[in-house]
Amino acid sequence: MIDGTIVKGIGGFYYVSTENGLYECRARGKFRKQGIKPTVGDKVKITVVNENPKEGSVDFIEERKNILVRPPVANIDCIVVVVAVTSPEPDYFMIDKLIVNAELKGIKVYIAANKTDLLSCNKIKDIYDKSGYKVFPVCADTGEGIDELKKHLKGKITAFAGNSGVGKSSLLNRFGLELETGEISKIERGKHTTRHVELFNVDEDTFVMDTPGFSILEITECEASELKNYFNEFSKYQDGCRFNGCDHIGTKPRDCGVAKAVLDNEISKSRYESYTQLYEGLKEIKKWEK
Ligand SMILES: Nc1nc2c(ncn2[C@@H]2O[C@H](COP(=O)(O)OP(=O)(O)OP(=O)(O)O)[C@@H](O)[C@H]2O)c(=O)[nH]1
Ligand SMILES: [Mg+2]
Ligand SMILES: [Zn+2]
Repeated sequence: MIDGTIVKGIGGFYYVSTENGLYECRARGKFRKQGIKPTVGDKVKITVVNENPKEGSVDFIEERKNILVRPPVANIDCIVVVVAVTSPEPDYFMIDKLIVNAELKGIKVYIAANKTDLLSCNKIKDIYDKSGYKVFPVCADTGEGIDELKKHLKGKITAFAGNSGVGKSSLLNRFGLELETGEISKIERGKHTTRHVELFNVDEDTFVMDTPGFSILEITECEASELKNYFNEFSKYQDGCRFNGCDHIGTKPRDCGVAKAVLDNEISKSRYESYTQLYEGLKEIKKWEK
């Protein structure tokens, strides 16, 4: 048996990337009986059935570190949240939603501030440096910063996420992929083309994926009162809160360490605004459930 990673699944076939190349595999019947569906990102062991063409069977699926539903993918180590410095303008709420979702799943977060040929990324850097997330200034057009980002993705499975038009596909093309970019991808979306989830092997044990039109976004598995735990930078100010279990919502700086840190510009205002908006949203869900 050899080790591999499922990079694509189509019509009952699973494509498994191994050190000996890519094998087209069927999954053993036992998985269906166990109610396990082989998923892109799964670390597997395969038996080679044929070498030319390369065919095999998936015999064993390792326990998953995590699994996302939309897109359906397992074992994501890292999310690169792609933000354009301009055109389109940064959507901070969207960025923070992506970050919270990654934190909920224990996924490492990097931020790629793209299109630095158009504008400096100082504002994005300022907000996220303070929050403890590494910001990579990059430019898909000139290639600036790509190597530095690549270095940090070595050995990981990484999903590139972010609003339409920020340059996810353009950046991935700098990794050697050949994805459609710009208007073409918009036309395709209009046609409701089915998009399959696919990992691309760009280096040893290193995989990347694009997430066009997917929302790794809907935060439902979190109580409003737990949300603060996924805004990492809040924790060190909680000692300044007057009440135990303070949610830092509607609080005065003199009663709340987080509110004070926002006032003192130690916590970014936009992060706190995202927090408030997400918190209200989660409360709203709760109401409907009752
Ligand atoms: N000036 C400039 N334009 C860029 C840069 N990167 C991407 N673009 C342009 O931005 C547009 C959108 O890029 P895409 O790579 O298609 O964006 P995307 O995030 O994949 O968008 P969707 O697939 O719709 O989600 C294209 O017209 C690119 O040419 C950059 O670094 N600088
Ligand atoms: Mg794209
Ligand atoms: Zn507080």
